[in-house]
Amino acid sequence: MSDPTTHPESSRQDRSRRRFLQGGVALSAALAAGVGLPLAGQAQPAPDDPAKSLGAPLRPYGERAPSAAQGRVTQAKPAERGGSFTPLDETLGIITPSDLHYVVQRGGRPDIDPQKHRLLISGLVDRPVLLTMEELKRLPSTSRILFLECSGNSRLGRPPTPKSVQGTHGLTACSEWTGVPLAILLRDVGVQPGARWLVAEGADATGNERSLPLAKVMDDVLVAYGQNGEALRPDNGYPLRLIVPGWEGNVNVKWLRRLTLVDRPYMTRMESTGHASLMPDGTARQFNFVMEAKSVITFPSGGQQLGGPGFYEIRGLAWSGRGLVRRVEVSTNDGQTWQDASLQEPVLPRAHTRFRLAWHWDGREAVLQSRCTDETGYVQPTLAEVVRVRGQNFVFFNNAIHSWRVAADGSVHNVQV
Ligand SMILES: Nc1nc2c(c(=O)[nH]1)N[C@H]1C(S)=C(S)[C@@H](COP(=O)(O)O)O[C@H]1N2
Ligand SMILES: [Mo]
Repeated sequence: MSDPTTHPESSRQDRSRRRFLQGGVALSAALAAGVGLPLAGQAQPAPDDPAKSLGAPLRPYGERAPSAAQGRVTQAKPAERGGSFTPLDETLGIITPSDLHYVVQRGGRPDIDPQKHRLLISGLVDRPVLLTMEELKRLPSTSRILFLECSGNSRLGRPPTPKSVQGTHGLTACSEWTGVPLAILLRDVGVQPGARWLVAEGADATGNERSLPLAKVMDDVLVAYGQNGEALRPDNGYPLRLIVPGWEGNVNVKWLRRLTLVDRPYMTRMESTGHASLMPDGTARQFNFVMEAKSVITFPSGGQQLGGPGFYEIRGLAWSGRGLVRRVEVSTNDGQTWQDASLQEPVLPRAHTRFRLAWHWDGREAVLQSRCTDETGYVQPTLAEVVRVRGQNFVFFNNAIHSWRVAADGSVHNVQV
């Protein structure tokens, strides 16, 4: 029986304190040898502090420090069609700054006047509506931290082989999205009994229409206008986009202008030639929406250089389109043995989850890998396991374990294909 004198909150606090203490024990064992800080005060005076002279004036909108500048790398030809990759090796925590959120666009970025923008909901409904942005923003809203991932992320066989984690895994990012649950809108328009799917269309020239089953739409899909505390960035769909938690990036239609309720999937370009995969038996893998559990080490990762043997914190990101990340294991010996990494709070469903493991590098060649298990018990597969099921022709939805090789000189390399 629960103790009536104890507030339920306090037992939750006890639990998180216990977790923290357990984490602390693991930490102190790994750090028993110390982290090897450089010795301070070896007859050197403290440096002058330039911040103590009068600095620059206030400004209406901030910018990052010029010396901290990092950017997305773009793969596009022509420049309007392609992707910009998030520098996962440089981001911290679980939120991707909006300006570094990856971008995929196939028809260029439209320039939309929010005053003139409208969302039409029609098709198999009793009362079609045409909504302004102002009308949408008056409705009940919600904010959720969610990852997005392009199903072409970590795509195989795309030459040249990417060297860095930005190239191998940079088509995923995580933001706090704000908008209206689509179920609220659909309740008002009166969905007719024959409606089973919904076709979403953007205002760009891409032909990125996508069909979504109504069960998912009613469950947790958002019509979003906010990203990380302000309006969506134009690259990410301003002024309005669909957010479909845990499902492939492509169905998260940007620059959203039209939702049509229909009786069946419409076999649009993106769900036929665009995103279907050929299976070994000759059939097409189609309408696979969920991004399965995946993880990657972001430090040390390809293209980085370690400064010599000693203490390092292995860091990375894990995520699952099915919910929470339960566990991330890390191997520093090419998968022979695995250790549990600690998961950094908050651990949120369908969001990037940061993991960390203290590591003493002995200066010999090492192959680093991470393996994610989600709350359904699903374990991130090896590439060989994925190929066994889906054959050599698969291109999309590669969630295989990724390997980085740390050479004896401290340079880090991508060993995956
Ligand atoms: N209207 C429209 N929506 C779109 C796209 C597009 O080109 N046009 N690209 C899709 C693809 S392939 C992905 S992976 C995601 C990427 O969202 P992001 O650019 O905000 O990261 O948007 C999807 N929605
Ligand atoms: Mo995508």
